[in-house]
Amino acid sequence: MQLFGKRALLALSAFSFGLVTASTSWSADSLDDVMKRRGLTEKDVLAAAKTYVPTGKRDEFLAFASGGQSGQVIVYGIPSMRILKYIGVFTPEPWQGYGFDNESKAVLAQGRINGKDILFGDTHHPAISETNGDYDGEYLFINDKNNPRIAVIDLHDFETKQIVVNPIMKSEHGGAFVTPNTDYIIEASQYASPLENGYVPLSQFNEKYRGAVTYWKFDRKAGRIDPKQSFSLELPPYSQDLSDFGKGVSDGWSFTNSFCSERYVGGIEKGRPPFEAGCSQKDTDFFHMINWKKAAEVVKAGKVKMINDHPVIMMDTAIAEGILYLVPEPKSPHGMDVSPDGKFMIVSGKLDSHTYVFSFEKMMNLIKNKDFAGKDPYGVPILDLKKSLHTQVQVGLGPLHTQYDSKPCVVYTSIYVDSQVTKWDYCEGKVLDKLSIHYNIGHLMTMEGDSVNPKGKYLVALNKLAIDRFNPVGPLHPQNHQLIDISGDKMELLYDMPLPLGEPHYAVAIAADKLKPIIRYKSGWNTRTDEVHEGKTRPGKERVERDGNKVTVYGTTIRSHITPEIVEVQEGDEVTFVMTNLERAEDQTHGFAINGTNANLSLEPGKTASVTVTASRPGVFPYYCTEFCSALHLEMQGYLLVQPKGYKEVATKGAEGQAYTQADYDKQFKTNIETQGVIDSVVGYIVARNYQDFPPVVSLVEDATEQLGFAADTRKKAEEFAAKNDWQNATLWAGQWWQYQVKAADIGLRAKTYLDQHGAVEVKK
Ligand code: RUQ
Ligand code: CUA
Repeated sequence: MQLFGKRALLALSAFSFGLVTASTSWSADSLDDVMKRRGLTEKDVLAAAKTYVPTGKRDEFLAFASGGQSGQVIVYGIPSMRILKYIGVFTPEPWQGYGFDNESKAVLAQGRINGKDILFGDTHHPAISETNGDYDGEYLFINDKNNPRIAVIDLHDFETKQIVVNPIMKSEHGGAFVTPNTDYIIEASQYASPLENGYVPLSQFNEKYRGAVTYWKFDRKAGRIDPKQSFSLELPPYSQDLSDFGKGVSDGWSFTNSFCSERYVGGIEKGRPPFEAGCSQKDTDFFHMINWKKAAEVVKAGKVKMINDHPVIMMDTAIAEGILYLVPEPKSPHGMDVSPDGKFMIVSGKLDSHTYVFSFEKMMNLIKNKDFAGKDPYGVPILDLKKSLHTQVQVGLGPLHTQYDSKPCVVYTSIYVDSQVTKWDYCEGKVLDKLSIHYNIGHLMTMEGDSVNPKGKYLVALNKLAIDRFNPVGPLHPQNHQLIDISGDKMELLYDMPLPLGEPHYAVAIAADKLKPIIRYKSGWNTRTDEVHEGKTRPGKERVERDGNKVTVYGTTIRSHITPEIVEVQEGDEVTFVMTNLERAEDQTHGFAINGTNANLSLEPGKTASVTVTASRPGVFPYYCTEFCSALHLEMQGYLLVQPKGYKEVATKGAEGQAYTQADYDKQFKTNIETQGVIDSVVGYIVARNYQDFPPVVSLVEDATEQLGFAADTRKKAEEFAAKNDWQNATLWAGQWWQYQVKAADIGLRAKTYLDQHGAVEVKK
């Protein structure tokens, strides 16, 4: 503590005597030296220059990638590929206190299935909210394949706000995708199952097992899905797969493909051929074309069956109302990607080397003229494949997903088996370029590539296998996200990013300047409900309340103390800590953890979060701040004391701490006056410059001013005690006054450094 004090003062006085200069001596190496030493080619250096984001600079795009089995979302910058955040979604994430504080536990609890906590998710497809088909950067949605759920993440603070459980599906894959104005989020089932929850033998597969697609209504004003306004459509027991919404001319329709339209049920252990054989017999499967706008009207008219309390349009109704059609598509298809103008649907068959481009106009004409090729066993009209096709292109073995470029007609398709990306022209139907990736690519993603306005520039290949790309770390390898430059005629591989979290499926990337996240919450904010927290506590109003054996601690955190610092309870009490972070300053997060418990909070500026622990055994349980938030962070501590049942206080004396004299007080007082002189000179330096032109400095100055306000208050306290000759309290309060000064000085120096590095100029008075 003293050490820091001296160092800070040294730095401060060095500054005030003008000894600190902003000199930077750069390495004497030339670029050639470095290239030789590190064995880099000119191409390597060019790739590095294209991806390198210098210190202090930011990325042009932000990517949101599914975290696969981690149940999280990963946020990284493009082109630097620097990871910025993991967002806890279906899985507890301790850094954010997600799944540890009561508020986020309530979000995870929304994802319970039959009352059971499901603490993992298989996240696949993130979707950014859209306005008129353009990403608007407000919300992000993502699905869970294993336990059919959709989560809503608010991009104002990058926190998960809601999880909805699909009421009828037992697995899903075709979510999340949004309508051009985010009225609905689609979720399609994967493995056919009974829509009700009971047991049905596989021998009744054709009659009782079903697929489905759910349209979740998004209430933009509330920022939440409204399950009451949501509905589903019963589908045949084909394994529905990926989905996409129409846009432009095809707005009002959605498209969901399927595999295993053979309706094979496996049984390898009974000597039957396995699923993979039975599910790939036919040359084609079907995609479903659904008029969701009309479906919504049918729901309004009440032509639904309630299944598990949820309205479902049954197939017979859908057929009669002209809502549902089937279109043959190449065998075992995967991607379903609608073109930016909504005129074409691109589908690839994993077992076909072709990619098929379907024409919305042609298909609509067939529907209008009732020109059908037949009906499936459930009576759903089937369109003719050839008559629906715009073109078909040989792109490589195992094509999966397709993404759109900003250049008209140009698309990129991931080729799983060949480990390639194929660039091709879907208007002319010809291949333009191929690039090898490493290895076995699944999805791929261009900048805003599934919006009505793709931005081109970069493509990320989300690969299934990394094999030999990175330093070995045991049999479980990291995932490999590869950055590709698509600005020229030829694709160029720029960078391999290992991701040690979960298998990447889809990702979406948005221009960074469309995102406007906040840096602090309104004071006392429940960040999961987006309301003022009922336990919000103002400074000076910290307290402990008891109601029977329920104890509630209304506490606060601010550099560098937790209030209260001592909490005494009895064995058997249920203790809830409701903590409010009083900070306003950018990035001043405090943590809160209690020994012997799972209590673990992340308190960002303005946030209120709570945690409940049961004092099940007597003992001494230190609590502390888990973020190195200031020089006196380690002193940001307290004790939860749990007294045994029937405990009687016994008087002890002289057990704690040290006694101070007038000499101690005088010494501290002198230090503080000197420190104030230094602070004044820093302040003088800042205000002599055009600091108001620099918003980060303006908020630093606000923060420092606040700390100096606290310093003035504590100085008053110290002087009051000194006037009463209470040197113990006078000295300690003088010490606290100095703490606030050091914080103010620290912030002041940060502001000064910023001004120096950003070319602030002196202003004339
Ligand atoms: S999926 S590649 Cu959901 Cu294609 Cu994973
Ligand atoms: Cu607050 Cu460490």
